[in-house]
Amino acid sequence: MEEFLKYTKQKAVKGKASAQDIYRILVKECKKRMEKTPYVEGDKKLYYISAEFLLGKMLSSNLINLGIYDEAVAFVEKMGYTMAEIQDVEKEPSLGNGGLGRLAACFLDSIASLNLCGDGIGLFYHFGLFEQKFVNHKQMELPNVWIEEPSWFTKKDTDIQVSFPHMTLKAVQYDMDVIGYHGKKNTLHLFDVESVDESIVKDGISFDKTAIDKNLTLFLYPDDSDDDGRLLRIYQQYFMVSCGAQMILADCKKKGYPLDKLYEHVVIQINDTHPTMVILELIRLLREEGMSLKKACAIVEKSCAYTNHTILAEALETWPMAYLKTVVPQLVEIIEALDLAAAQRSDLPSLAIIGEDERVHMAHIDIHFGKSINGVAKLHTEILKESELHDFYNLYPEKFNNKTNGITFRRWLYSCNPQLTHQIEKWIGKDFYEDASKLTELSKLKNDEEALQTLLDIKQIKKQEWVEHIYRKQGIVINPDSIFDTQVKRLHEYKRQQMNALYIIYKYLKVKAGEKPVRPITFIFGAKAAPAYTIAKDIIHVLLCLQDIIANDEEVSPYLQICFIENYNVSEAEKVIPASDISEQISLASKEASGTGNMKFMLNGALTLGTRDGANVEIAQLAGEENCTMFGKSSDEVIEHYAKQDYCSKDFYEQDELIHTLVDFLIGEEMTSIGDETSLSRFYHELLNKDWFMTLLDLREYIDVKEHMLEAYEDRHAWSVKMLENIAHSGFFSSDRTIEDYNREIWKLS
Ligand code: 9GP
Repeated sequence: MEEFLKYTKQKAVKGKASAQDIYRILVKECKKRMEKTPYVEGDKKLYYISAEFLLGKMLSSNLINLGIYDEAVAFVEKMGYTMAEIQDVEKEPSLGNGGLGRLAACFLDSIASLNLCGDGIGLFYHFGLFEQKFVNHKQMELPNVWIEEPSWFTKKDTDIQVSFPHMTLKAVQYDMDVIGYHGKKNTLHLFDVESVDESIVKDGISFDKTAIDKNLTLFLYPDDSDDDGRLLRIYQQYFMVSCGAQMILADCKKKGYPLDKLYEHVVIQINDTHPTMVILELIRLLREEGMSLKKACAIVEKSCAYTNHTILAEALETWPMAYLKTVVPQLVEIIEALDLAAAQRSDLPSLAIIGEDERVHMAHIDIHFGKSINGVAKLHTEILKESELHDFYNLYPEKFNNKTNGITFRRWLYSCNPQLTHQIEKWIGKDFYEDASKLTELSKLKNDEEALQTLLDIKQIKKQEWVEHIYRKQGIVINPDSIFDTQVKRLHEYKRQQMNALYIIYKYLKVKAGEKPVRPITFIFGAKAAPAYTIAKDIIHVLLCLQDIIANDEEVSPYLQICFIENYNVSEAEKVIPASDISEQISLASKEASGTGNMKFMLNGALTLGTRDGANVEIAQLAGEENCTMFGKSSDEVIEHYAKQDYCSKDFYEQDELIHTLVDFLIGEEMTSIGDETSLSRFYHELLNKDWFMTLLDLREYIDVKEHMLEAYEDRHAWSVKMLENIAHSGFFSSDRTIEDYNREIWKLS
């Protein structure tokens, strides 16, 4: 690394190199090497189309995959910095919302690392998902300015254009090299519109939603609570898939592949329903090439595969036909033809593409006209097969399959927890870097007192690091000897952050009544609420009010503390997850398709406190039930409650005195004296009269098991054995394993 050394001589002597200088040097060095890295080649190529790619900062990840991380750390330290300080200089691309987008980013890393030929396709959002600020105990949204120089993206020449009824938009293409671990590279292609205009954003994140030429690539998931917002989302989706489809066909033509054999050279993975129109657009483009509709459909059906990431109605998109006629009239004829073709395969109304309400069911297009549909955890796939998509399963049993999610260990262990990584290497050697299943060898240390103590020591180091970080970032002083109980994820009622809030109220009242916990507890939250999701914002308000009430209460603050991480993102996750003791995964059973945060916590030695939902089920099976705390009603019971419509939160409130007291606290004197009464009372009434995600159903059991878990923490030896067993059995959740599964069963790349 002569470049580093040359620089060291020039600057270190003078002591002038800033963190920015060093960051630039490292990016330059990476890019030089990335340029020289050959592309993964193959006769068949995967295109992973996704509205989100939640990349996180790329410096450490690229250094690791290029094989120069240790050298770079030595250089950085010689210059008087830590790698974390240099990595902090980079702005995190804000191109995703949560697990869906982070999964896409992990997948890109694993696809390249497994030497599979596969590119990503998405949109280049200038302000991405909003930046979150807390003002008066409330979430405020600001544009997230992330585009900067030096950038990992390079502008590419393209002549792609996308036509809408009253305008044709010129595309601008930004490519990013995706380097495989000690391997070759693929590309992430993100498309922008040439006419985009950042200056139309005013007053937070407001802008003219009808100025499509200017606004199309400003924000990820713009507010769709009105018609203009919904139309804008269709414009975005079509622009994304049209750019992608045009690029894919151009690639094929360039390589001389006959388009009627497209499926032999191309496989397109559709990530949730946002990119579903790629099926329609490909059919349209193939017809322009002179192919019959029937043939085009058959070819596209063999080329596309769909991943379902949720059973929540809100994410299973249906668009009114009238909207599609406005935005993409060129696809309407194809939609109608597919609707007829689908009706010939099954006359069940539940399987129709155009519903009786004249809405187009995007997932139905994927299932009828794609070759595969997969869920993202065993339980989730079972629910799809047995209830949500049961009729489809009867029609196409061979299309359904499961691909349990995974995470890239290169970011979620090696990069974010070098201390643990190095220690694991000392214990079991280097093989686990390439093969995560080797981590099981750690189990042999379960009687090794010294090793177990080392595990606890490393956790303490990570806690101390996070305490310092959060003090620098938010000025909050946290006790590093407290138990870190962490719930970080998107804010949604089904994830039940509100159940955790009610537990905290329980604990607060206990301390007020003189029952102090043996050891202080820090409740850590991180979550963004969708700007138009009022109740989710109310829940943030409740938590921020509680944070202050506790902090200002001299009796309680030595024992309890809430820390709500502002603008939670990948970089924050990389810091807080290795520091956490308890991983809160408390969604209402059946509602969390998989979860991937749960895997990151497990890998870093936090113990799961979870419901039997999503991948929690597999975590408990692998780590052992005795090494996790599982609770709550099962998915079968929950599904039955929905079917019978017999859950009534008010019954729980009226029949259980404790629950009554906890819920009433929300609108009591302490809360209303600092909070917004409208918001608090709206949430209170929501809990009492609706509680669609059954918070009160599991609350009692949640309180009980959480109390036990906190007590169990005091047996440090037993706790450390559980930590070890969790880490040892986390190998299954490597996204390398997930991608091998996708490739073996769906993509079939060489
Ligand atoms: O909610 C799911 C989450 O459970 C899953 O882990 C993730 C990746 O598969 O996808 C999330 N789904 C969405 O964000 C929207 O469907």
